[in-house]
Amino acid sequence: MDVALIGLASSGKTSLQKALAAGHLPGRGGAGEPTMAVVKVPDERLDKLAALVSARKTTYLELRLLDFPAFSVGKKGPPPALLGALATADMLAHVVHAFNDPSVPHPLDSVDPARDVAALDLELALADLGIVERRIERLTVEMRSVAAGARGPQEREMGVLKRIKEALEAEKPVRSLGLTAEEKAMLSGFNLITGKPMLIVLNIDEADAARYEEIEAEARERFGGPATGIIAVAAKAEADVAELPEDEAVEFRRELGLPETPASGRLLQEAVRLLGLITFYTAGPQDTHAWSISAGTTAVKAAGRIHSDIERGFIRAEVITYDDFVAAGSHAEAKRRGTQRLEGKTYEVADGDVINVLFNV
Ligand SMILES: Nc1nc2c(ncn2[C@@H]2O[C@H](COP(=O)(O)OP(=O)(O)OP(=O)(O)O)[C@@H](O)[C@H]2O)c(=O)[nH]1
Ligand SMILES: [Mg+2]
Repeated sequence: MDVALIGLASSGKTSLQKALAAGHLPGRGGAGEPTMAVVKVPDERLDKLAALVSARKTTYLELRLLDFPAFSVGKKGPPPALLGALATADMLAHVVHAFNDPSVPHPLDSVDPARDVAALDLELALADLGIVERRIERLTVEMRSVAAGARGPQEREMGVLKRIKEALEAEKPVRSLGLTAEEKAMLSGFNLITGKPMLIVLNIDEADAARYEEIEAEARERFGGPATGIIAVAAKAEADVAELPEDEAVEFRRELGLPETPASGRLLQEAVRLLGLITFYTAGPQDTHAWSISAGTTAVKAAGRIHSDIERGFIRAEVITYDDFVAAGSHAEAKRRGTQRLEGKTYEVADGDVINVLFNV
């Protein structure tokens, strides 16, 4: 899953990427390409499972973070190539300059997070509006060559496109419209940017970092909405601390007044939630592994995440809830206690399920 870090010039995109990559150097993109970092999503449940089964290897969910060049807004607008590159991202994280540091001037001369959120949303909405208008034109022409009684599919698509056009003209992002799965499928080929989940990352002063919950709650009132998340983080300070060994980091966090736990975990878990993903686990001594699936995925499809052979040869899944596994301490003990269930192909995997697939190849 690809998360695009976007925002105005010097809002803290690169600092945030460093904070999240926790000292691991990101892979270099080509000239003009975003820099990419693969980051592991911290997961306490996975750590606990790995400890219980004495796993030699622990495999976390991973996200790819793409650090994009600065976004310009207003008269000139963002370059089309930048907007085009966003089409392939699975979600966006808008890094907003909310810190006060005279040595880092804001490109619009003042710190005003609400203005920046609105300005960037508007640029994205305009880009989508262009796509939707072109499609409406083409579809209108197409419909002329179809017999009046046979235009059902085109008329349905036109209905959705017109609704979206109206919303975008009113500066409402597509992600806020609550489209049905069928409508989303109809639009999937257009990769509308405002249809992707959006995480607004307020890059705040380290002096405010300890009261991030209050800042997030207030921002949620103003900018929150469907498929829109809010996180407040002091990106530069978090990036500085991320490079330190763990024992020094704890002390340094206290000195800087940062919250005890790094903001990266909260941010990445919120990204996973916004992406509509849930996590199931396989807990074995060789490798205890977190797997992401979309909510509603069946056991046989979930097995396919592990290996295509396991999907093909699927017989049954032994399923234990996370809490039951922790209470029992092992697969064998859960089975003895009767907290392990046997589920078939069509079982809908739940968040936190610990699964052992029985298969035959
Ligand atoms: N005081 C303070 N400075 C910050 C913070 N975040 C970033 N900076 C500084 O702001 C400058 C720009 O930060 P970057 O992380 O490079 O911002 P960017 O969004 O990647 O910038 P561009 O890629 O040039 O658009 C750097 O000098 C950072 O050290 C912050 O939270 N507080
Ligand atoms: Mg940068």
